[in-house]
Amino acid sequence: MKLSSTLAACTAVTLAALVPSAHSADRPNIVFILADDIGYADLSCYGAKHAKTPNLDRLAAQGCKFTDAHSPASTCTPTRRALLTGVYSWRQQPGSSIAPGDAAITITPGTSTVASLLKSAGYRTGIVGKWHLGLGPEGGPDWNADIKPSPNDLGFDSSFIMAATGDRVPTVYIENRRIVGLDAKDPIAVSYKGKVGTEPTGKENPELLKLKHTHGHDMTIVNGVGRIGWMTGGQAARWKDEDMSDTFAGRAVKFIEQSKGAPFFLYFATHGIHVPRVPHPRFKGTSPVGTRGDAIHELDDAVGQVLAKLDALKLTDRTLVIFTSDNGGVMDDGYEDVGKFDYHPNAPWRGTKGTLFEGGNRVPFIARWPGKIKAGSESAALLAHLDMPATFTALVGAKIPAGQCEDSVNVLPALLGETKTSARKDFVSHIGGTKGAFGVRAGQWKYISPGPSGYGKAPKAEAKAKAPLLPQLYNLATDPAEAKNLAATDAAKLKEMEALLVRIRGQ
Ligand code: NG6
Ligand code: CA
Repeated sequence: MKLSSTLAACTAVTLAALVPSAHSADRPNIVFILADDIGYADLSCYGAKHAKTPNLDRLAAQGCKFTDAHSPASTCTPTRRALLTGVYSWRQQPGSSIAPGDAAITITPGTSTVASLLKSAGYRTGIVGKWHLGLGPEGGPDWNADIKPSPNDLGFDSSFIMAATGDRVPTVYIENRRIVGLDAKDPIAVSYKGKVGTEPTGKENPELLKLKHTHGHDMTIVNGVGRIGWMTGGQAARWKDEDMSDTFAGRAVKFIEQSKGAPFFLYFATHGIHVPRVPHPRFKGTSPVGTRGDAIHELDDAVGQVLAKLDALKLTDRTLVIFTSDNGGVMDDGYEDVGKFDYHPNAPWRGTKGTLFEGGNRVPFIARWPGKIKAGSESAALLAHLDMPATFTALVGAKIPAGQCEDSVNVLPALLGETKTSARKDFVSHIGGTKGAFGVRAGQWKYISPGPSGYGKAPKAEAKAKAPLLPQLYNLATDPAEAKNLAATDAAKLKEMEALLVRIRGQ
């Protein structure tokens, strides 16, 4: 064939076909498992005594356990947007806030995502689980029609998702733009402004709750649980929290089965162990620390279902599996699903989900690719979820279009254990909107700018007034618990870290 005709044939449609679609040793399937609110110390392979995670332990024993990996934010929405786009959420609109369940899509179609980049390299791409990045146009989606834009407009060939979180309405699954099981005669209405319909709320009818809330979560009751936001209609489509983990795991398994002929990318975003924690009855009482521990067991089981399917289809050796969390662990996040048990989900790190301390964003991160990543290895290389677009494109030989994924660093050599250190040299975290605070890491140093931490139960006014907002500087090599603020004693380092943050933020 002449060159000119080859070029003519090289349209967008046929481009993917030019990329080899068969498996090759260097183009593995990628299964990226993003758990929700799992802390650094919540897995037994990371030292947990309060839960047993045999499937995740097996994954670590067959791969590499990373000890300095970070979620790009300490809450869900900003982490997920940064993970998919390779751009810090605070650089993007609408900023770093947690999206309500009726938010418009927060990634503009046309933006490169991990999924669109892998798709351009011939991968079949799918998302199963928690989305929480908004859906539909400005003003939110029409829940009773085709939901567009959705993940299907951001590079995913298929999607089976929840819109936001388990504690936010609408409490339904959405498959490729449509609410699953919705009866047209019982349309859904959703509001975050005021009550819609006549269904009881947690505020008005607390006696109807099977799981009580501790703060917030007192709006429409679905399946005996008060939610954030109000909804009415869609009775036949509503999920049962107890079945959610199995439903998502089943869909992840189905995607793998359907994709096995081509290289595939599965973004499996579990809802476990976000609140409300309502594990399936078979996990009840299996942990020594009540419902939160039982939920960890359920999450481990869901991961086990996916790993078993890879084994059964003989795909394990040609699949890169990553397991990590969207932010640090948290105990009481609004429901009575924790109990009075004393353990720190992010040990040895200070803080929880929603804070700038290490416990907010230093998360478990396990990578397994038999024969490529050394079994049973451990790495202290600095990684962030932001690096997935650049790393995966490097792995599969795709190209990032100019101007996209600007904060994504190719950390492939560190991921594969070829280098001990990483190409990522610094990492920024952020909470609390435009008036919030930032944290920046470089080497052993960590700086936190003055600002409110603003998460969870609001601190009492007097406690707030007593706590002046000061800059913080920690040496993580000598003080991993961030207990000794060196800001007042090491002015030179403080200045250097402040300047680094200004430089990265581009101000
Ligand atoms: C908070 C919720 C919390 C959780 C979090 C989002 C209240 C009082 N707290 O506002 O329960 O839903 O948002 O979690 O409503 S995340 O992991 O999705 O970011
Ligand atoms: Ca989360």
